[in-house]
Amino acid sequence: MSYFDSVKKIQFAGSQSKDPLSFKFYNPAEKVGDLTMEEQLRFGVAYWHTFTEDLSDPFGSGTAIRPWDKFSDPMDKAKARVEAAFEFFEKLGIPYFCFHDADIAPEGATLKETFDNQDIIVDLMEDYLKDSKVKLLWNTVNNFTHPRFVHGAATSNNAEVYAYAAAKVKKGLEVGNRLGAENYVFWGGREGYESLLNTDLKLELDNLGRFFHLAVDYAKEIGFDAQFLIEPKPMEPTTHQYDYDTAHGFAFLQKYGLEKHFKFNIEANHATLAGHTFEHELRYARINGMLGSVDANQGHPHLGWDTDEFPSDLYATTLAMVEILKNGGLGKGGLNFDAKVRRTSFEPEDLFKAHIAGMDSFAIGLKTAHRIIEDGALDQVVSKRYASFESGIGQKIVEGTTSLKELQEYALKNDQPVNQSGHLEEIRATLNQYLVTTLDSK
Ligand code: XLS
Ligand code: CA
Ligand code: CA
Repeated sequence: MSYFDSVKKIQFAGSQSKDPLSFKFYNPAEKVGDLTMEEQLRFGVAYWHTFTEDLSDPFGSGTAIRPWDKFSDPMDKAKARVEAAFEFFEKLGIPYFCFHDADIAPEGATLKETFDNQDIIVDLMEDYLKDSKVKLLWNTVNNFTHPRFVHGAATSNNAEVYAYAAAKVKKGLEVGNRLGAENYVFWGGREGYESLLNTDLKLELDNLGRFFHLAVDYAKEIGFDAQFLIEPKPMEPTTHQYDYDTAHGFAFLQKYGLEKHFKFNIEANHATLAGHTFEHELRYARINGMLGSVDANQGHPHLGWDTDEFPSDLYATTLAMVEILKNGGLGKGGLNFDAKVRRTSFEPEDLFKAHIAGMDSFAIGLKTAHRIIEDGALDQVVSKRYASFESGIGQKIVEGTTSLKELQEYALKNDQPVNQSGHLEEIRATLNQYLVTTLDSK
């Protein structure tokens, strides 16, 4: 059975193509440097936004027209979603996908029934994966939507909820292991607080640390070698999420002795919610050896919430790809489109068009970033700017061979330091030049 009859396999048609169902810049087999675009970009589909999402918002009900909605029985619908998903992956030519437990199978009357429902769908997915080149980039569990998680999961005040959440994570690790997930994600969900007035901050953080250790131990026990990822977010749904941003998350991991077991999954929209740029979060993770994977989306500059839009901002994709290339790629990670079509883009074909837009935007970002790095365009600016640390007193500071006493003597002798311009406008103009020439090249 086909769910996307009107769509044929999406092909690369070049930058002049007028066909909305074609790639203009993403050419999977094309090499950028030593590797192909496909090898470097490792795109993934987010199951929840593409197959489970109905496009409702706080002011209006769902608008999405989805061919699998003709099935009313929740298990029939869940099976149809798997069939539709694999048709979508193949037609789009996308190598990865990601899901939460709750996206793929309906909740049962008991936890046991919920697990049984999942098993049926996981069996089906396992069959599809056998005959397909598609792989599972990561899975995770939804420990935030159901009312039982009203006070959080691993940071709930209720130990019974903690146990329930742990049971779901144990199952999630087993499912990931069966399906060969390359990573396993922990996004904070409701791990945070609404108000400190009724919160035992220390106990909640300690319990979260314990929870992660339990997961690390169990993955080891079952031989699940996925990379564990923390996905920072500063707020929403709670007023303060514990994994606020990468710097918070890294401090947390180090405090609880977990930094060897985790890396970060950086989401663009979460970065901007935290008051950072996307590239800030990527850079912070990268310089600490903690960049694992990316949730590729974008927020809206006028809306202060997590709008999860498909990426189309070429400055953002370029600067993100600079970080990713400097990281030597994402290893086991990928670029997961944790993005949903707008509520007004409700037709099934919009799902393809949105992914095409995102894939083309990152292809442009990759090509531009590659040239910027090859030419040392930004590196030269930076090394020139910090040249004072390469010799003399600067070199001594960097090597740790000076003292406050010596620095004071130096400053007294070399009074009135002279600074040089940072030339930021010139650098931005150079960035524009790189972008435009990428778009010009056929
Ligand atoms: C929500 C998060 C979530 C995670 C997976 O804001 O982005 O979707 O990526 O739980
Ligand atoms: Ca995300
Ligand atoms: Ca998000």
